[in-house]
Amino acid sequence: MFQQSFSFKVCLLGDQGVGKTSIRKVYMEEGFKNNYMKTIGVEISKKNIERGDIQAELVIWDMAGDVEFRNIRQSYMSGISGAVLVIDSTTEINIQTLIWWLEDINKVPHEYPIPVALVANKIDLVDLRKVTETNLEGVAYLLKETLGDSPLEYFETSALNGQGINDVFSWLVNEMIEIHSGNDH
Ligand SMILES: Nc1nc2c(ncn2[C@@H]2O[C@H](COP(=O)(O)OP(=O)(O)OP(=O)(O)O)[C@@H](O)[C@H]2O)c(=O)[nH]1
Ligand SMILES: [Mg+2]
Repeated sequence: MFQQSFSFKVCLLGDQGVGKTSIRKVYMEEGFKNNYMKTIGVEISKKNIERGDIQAELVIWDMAGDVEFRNIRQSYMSGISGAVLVIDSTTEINIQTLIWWLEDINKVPHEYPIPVALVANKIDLVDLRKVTETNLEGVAYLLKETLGDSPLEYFETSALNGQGINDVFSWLVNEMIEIHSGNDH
C-alpha cells in the first residue's frame, strides 16, 4: 500500500526542433529517431513512478514549439505541476526567449510552486556546441529571479545517447513530491 499518491502534469516546453519529443520518447523507452516530425498541438505520455511509499503518476504534455501554437499552448498548460524547458546546445542562448517561456509558466494559475528543469539538449553534437556549462549555470542563476519561489535546476542531455535524461525527470519528481507533500523548506 502506498501512503500517498500523486498525479503530476509536466509540460515539455521550448522552441521548435530543440528535442522535446525526442527526450520524451527516450524517457518512455521508445527509442531515438533521427528524422524530424514536428509535434502538432500536443502529445501526451504517462508514466508511473514509485519513491518508497509514495506513488506518482507523471502525465507528460509534449507541446509543439511552433509559434503558431503559442495561444493554445497557454490553455494546455493549465494544471501544470512541473516543467522541462528545453534548449538546443548547438544554438546560442537567447535569454529573452527563455524569460518569455518562464513568464508563460508563471501566468498559469498555480497554488504550488512549479519546479523548472532547464535542459540543454543535443550535447552529443560536441563540435557544434555553443552552450557551455558555465553559460548554462549563469543563465540558470539569472532565470531564478524571474521564477520567484519556484525551484530551477539546469541539466545537459542527449536524446541520441540518453545522457542525462533520467536525471531531469528524477529531479523534477523529487521536487514535485517535496512541494506537494508540504515538505519543502
Ligand atoms: N544529435 C541529436 N539530435 C537530436 C537530439 N534530440 C533531438 N534531435 C533531433 O532534432 C530534431 C528535432 O527533434 P524533436 O524531438 O522532434 O524536436 P521538438 O522539440 O519536439 O520539436 P517540435 O515538436 O517541432 O516543437 C530531430 O531530427 C531529432 O532527431 C539530440 O540529443 N542529439
Ligand atoms: Mg515535438
